[in-house]
Amino acid sequence: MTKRSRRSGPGLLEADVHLDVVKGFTQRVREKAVGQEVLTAFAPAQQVLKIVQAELVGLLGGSAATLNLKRRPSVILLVGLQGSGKTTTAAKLGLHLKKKLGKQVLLVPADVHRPAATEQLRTLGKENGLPCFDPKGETDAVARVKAAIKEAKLFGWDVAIVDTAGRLHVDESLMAEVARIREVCEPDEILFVADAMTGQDAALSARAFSERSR
Ligand SMILES: Nc1nc2c(ncn2[C@@H]2O[C@H](COP(=O)(O)OP(=O)(O)OP(=O)(O)O)[C@@H](O)[C@H]2O)c(=O)[nH]1
Ligand SMILES: [Mg+2]
Repeated sequence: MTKRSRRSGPGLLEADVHLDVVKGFTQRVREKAVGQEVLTAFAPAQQVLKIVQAELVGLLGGSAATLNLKRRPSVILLVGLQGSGKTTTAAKLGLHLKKKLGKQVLLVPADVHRPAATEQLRTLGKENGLPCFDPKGETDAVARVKAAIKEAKLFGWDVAIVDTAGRLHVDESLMAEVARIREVCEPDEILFVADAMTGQDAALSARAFSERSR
């Protein structure tokens, strides 16, 4: 997910890409560009740009992955660090699935740690015509999710999007909580939401979340 641009100096975007990735990238571009026959239809600079673009796309994963939404309800669990954009993504994704795929989406607020977190998701849901499951008086995140999935099954919702509290992968009790949430909702997809400017630390953090969510 992209957001906010963090600048390390006037007009300078911070570069935080692993050196091995950069080296491999430049090597592949060089191999493809050097010695290539110059097509008359293109200027040499255009040909180089085309190679660079193809390599960048390949570096970012090549083909687009689709969400597994075969079950009813399909459950999407959003996890990540504080302030990375999980709650906003829950609403954006919900709206996307509703508009593009005609899915009936239930938003599930499971952040019981930050005051007004549920209110934030409910407001975003209301603005986008997405209902929010909020069992009054239930303050335990795991119990809230359990109840939401029960409700989604009972009333035939297509997709339940579970918005969890932000946490650091070194916070043992919060990581144990997210593992319990995963157990009770058996997600079809677990999405790690990261700020696009996180840099190399995103890989470490995503791996730690992945290990606790298996
Ligand atoms: N520019 C921009 N801002 C975003 C984007 N996504 C979220 N934000 C903003 O970033 C801030 C944090 O977003 P949230 O969706 O509340 O993040 P969160 O991960 O749910 O935060 P916690 O629940 O506190 O961990 C809010 O001010 C959002 O409006 C985005 O894609 N672009
Ligand atoms: Mg949130």
